[in-house]
Amino acid sequence: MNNTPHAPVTVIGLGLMGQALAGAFLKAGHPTTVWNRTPAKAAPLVAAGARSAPTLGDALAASPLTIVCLTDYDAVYELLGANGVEPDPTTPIDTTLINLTSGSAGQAREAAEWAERRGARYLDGAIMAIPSGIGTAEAVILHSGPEQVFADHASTLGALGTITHLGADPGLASLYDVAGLAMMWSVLNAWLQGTALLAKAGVDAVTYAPFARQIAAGVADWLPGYAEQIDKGSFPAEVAALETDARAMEHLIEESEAMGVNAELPRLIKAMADRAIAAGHGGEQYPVLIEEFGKP
Ligand code: FVH
Repeated sequence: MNNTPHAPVTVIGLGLMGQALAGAFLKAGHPTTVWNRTPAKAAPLVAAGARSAPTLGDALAASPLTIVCLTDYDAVYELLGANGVEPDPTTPIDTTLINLTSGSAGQAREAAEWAERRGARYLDGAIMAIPSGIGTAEAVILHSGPEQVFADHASTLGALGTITHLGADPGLASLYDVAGLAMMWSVLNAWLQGTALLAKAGVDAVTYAPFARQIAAGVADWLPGYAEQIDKGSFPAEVAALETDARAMEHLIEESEAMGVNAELPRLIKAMADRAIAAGHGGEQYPVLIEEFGKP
């Protein structure tokens, strides 16, 4: 019954994201059972053809595949009775739990061990999309845990968006999630730094945005080559030496200070470069800074 176009699925948690997940399964033709702590949130999904489970146990028993999407892992444990107290082993959870709740890699690994104790198959996941994107190819959903569990339900999970299995370590999806957030916030902060600088010279954000977008896209194109340098541990300066970058970083600090713009971020950028230069890497290319981030 798994992996068929009409494999039944249960969704536990009908918040903004859970509603979108259940809606996408319904739209794809999967018999969908839903459960939420606040039952009223099931109403629009029932109107769209979902079945509202009267109890959590009924929801878990309704489908071979159960998607859990709650606020955090504490909520998952509070709800599914795994709050550190060994649950009654005679009541196995006979379903595949796919946890799309945000959390840390440690929480994901702990949840995988807990699920095994409860007799459930487990896959962790991270949603790199907003609710309105669910059900489209733009919704990237990352999974980690046993590859067979992913394979057994890939067709059904595909109703949510573009799915990827990262590896057997249940913590991988969460790590990719936070790594992606680091990228997102860093790019946004860099854009805000430039926007603030140019605003002081009367250039509005809308005027600067296309230029910023072009710069971001250009830097993104460097990543595959820089990644090879990191994996090889060799950073020949084919584009520019770190010392050259550091001089331009000083210009950014001076301009920010002169224009009355916050220079904390530029100072942090230069401080990391200065440490790498002091360690003898001034003649190497920018990705040599990976050592400042902790990679040996
Ligand atoms: N919304 C988004 O764009 C982001 C995109 C990336 C991934 N996140 C993560 O998805 C999880 C759920 O997020 P959400 O936006 O759906 O959150 P809420 O709308 O606040 O819904 C929370 C649901 O969790 C239920 N809940 C909370 N605590 C408990 C509990 N102790 N026991 C049972 N259920 C609980 C809550 O129930 P209720 O308040 O409706 O009764 C909602 O169903 C989250 O990890 C995001 O980081 C979304």
